[in-house]
Amino acid sequence: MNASAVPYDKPFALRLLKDMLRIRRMEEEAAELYGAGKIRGFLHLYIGEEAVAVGALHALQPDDAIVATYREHGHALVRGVSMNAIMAEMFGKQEGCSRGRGGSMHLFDAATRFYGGNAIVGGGLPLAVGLALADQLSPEGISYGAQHRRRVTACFFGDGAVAEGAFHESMNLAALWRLPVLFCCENNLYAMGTSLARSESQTDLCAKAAAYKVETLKVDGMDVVAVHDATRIGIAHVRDKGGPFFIEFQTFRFRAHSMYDPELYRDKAEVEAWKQRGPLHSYSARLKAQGMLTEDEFLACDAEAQAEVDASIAYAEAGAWEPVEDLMRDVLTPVGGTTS
Ligand SMILES: Cc1ncc(C[n+]2csc(CCOP(=O)(O)OP(=O)(O)O)c2C)c(N)n1
Repeated sequence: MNASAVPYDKPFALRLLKDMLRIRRMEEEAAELYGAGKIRGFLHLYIGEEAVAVGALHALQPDDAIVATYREHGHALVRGVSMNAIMAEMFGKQEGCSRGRGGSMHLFDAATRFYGGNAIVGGGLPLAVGLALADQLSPEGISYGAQHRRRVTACFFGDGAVAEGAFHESMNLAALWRLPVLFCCENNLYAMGTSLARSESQTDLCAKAAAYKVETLKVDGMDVVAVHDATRIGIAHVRDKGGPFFIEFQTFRFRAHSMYDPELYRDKAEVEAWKQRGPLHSYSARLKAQGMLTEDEFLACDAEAQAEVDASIAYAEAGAWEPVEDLMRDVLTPVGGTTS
């Protein structure tokens, strides 16, 4: 997949740009808000990796399911969870998409089939396999509307997850039972402070999936067009042939693993080299080069994204803490009761 002309009409080309900007500006503000104590707990930023969520999610249909990790603000946003609900969730307010009970790592929205936000490394993989199994067993899952196509579950996870047993069990079952899962590995080369090469004897992640007879693709995850193309190929495979597909998106996070991380495990030069290939700047340069975007239009898109972020912060600020009387809501065992 080369980085030549952007093959979209202008509205779609700008949609991709705008969504990357929305993620970037939302997370830059989230980092500030964390410093100010407005957002607490854990906060993992996706900055640098935006092309993956944007390119991949725009290739999916609204009735496909998404499972993501704790680095999932962008996936939730592109999926259609409102920025207000995401920001309120990060603030811990009850207007948040998980009623403020989950925070940054546990964004969830069943209405858009966005099944988290999972804090456990590899934890989303068995969930995705289960969702796909449910789809395979249910009539809506196999043929939807007049289009008679399979619903797909797209599961995003990091390179660190391939070391987990859950990865191998999920890959095996999905292949064995021909389940409609699109495995989306966001290989940003580091799992916290541990580089892939330091923890894995086999660093070719596609080879791991191929060992389970899952078909694979490796793609430049800094290039939103390449991501979109690869995802469309993967989805077509899952829908038409049945069975899973695995894509390795080669990407990089520009910020620390989470908010506390002195980043002693990687060179500044390495980070700088990846920043030169930043998804926002490389994509907008391509659009400009082919006459699809002017600097003024870029600035207008950026201002629009920033205005949405500002409004979401005001919304979260004005939100309410869940009342104490609600504390036992969703606790299934009655107070003082026992489980049998
Ligand atoms: C089962 C499990 N083990 C360890 C952790 C602690 N932990 C949190 S994030 C992380 C690194 C995961 O890296 P990767 O899967 O590559 O995703 P990335 O953070 O790079 O997006 C670890 C080890 C955890 N959350 N879950």
